[in-house]
Amino acid sequence: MSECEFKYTPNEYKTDLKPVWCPGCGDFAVLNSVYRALSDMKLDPHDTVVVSGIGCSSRLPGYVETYGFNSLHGRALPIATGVKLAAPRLNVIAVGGDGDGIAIGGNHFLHAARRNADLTYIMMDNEIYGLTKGQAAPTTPLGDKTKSTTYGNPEAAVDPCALAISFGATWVGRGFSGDVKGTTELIKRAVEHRGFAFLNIISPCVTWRGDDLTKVLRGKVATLPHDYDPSSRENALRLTNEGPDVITTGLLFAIQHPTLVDEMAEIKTKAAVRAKTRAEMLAAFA
Ligand SMILES: Cc1ncc(C[n+]2csc(CCOP(=O)(O)OP(=O)(O)O)c2C)c(N)n1
Ligand code: SF4
Repeated sequence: MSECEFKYTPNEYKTDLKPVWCPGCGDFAVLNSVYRALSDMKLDPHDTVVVSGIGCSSRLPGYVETYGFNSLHGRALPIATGVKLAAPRLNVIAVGGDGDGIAIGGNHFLHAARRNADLTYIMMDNEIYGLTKGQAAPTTPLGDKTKSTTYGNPEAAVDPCALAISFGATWVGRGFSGDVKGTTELIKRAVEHRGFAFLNIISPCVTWRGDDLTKVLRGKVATLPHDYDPSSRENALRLTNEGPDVITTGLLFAIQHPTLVDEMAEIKTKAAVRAKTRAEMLAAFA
């Protein structure tokens, strides 16, 4: 489709690939939210890049009619950071699973957040390794039986939003795949944010976590009070690790802080003023 024919409808952001997720997987709803958010914001496909790692959820870039990269397990964030630094005008959205982002990719999560890299990072959190058939992830609740924890998970789960806030993310939200309208709004706000925006979307794996999970989770979803102040780190942290019976959704935390692109631009300006010729640089080692 030529650029002038593009009408920015959600359908136009669909590729010819049909998602191969299991029927009932929460990732379908997350994908729908992505289509709607891109459409509402009228983001040009040629100005937008969706980058993922490996996992069921990491298939998402293949279904979105923008630039995309289904990369290596756990490596969505360094690649997305590189894309943003090389071409700051692009809207860069990293996506993937909780295993991808917190297990193998945990180190990148820490550094992308503390650098305030100008990215949107959507984690589709199903509390399990879906693609590799149901092993426990860092988000699997303590005591849960999985393919790799036959006698119950001996490790306490981590809360991705608590991690993101502690790492230095400047925007942190939580959504539920069963609420497409709510997650669409959160994706839009995350993309609008200047800096590292982390959105954890609870997205049930019906195959390895039970097919009644979506219903159970829906009963736990709570929304933020109307007078909630997201500029307070303490407020936000209070809403993490809430226990097994409540999942508070919405924008938990948002502050403004210079971004990685801002910092690099400043460094480039300073370096240009004091730029030395190649001969001068080589002379320093003579
Ligand atoms: C370096 C490397 N280690 C391990 C794997 C195997 N592997 C592929 S996906 C995955 C975990 C998937 O879980 P998650 O990231 O939570 O995504 P989901 O499938 O649940 O959406 C693992 C361990 C791999 N592909 N590459
Ligand atoms: S295995 Fe789980 S996460 Fe993967 S597609 Fe199926 S339901 Fe979704």
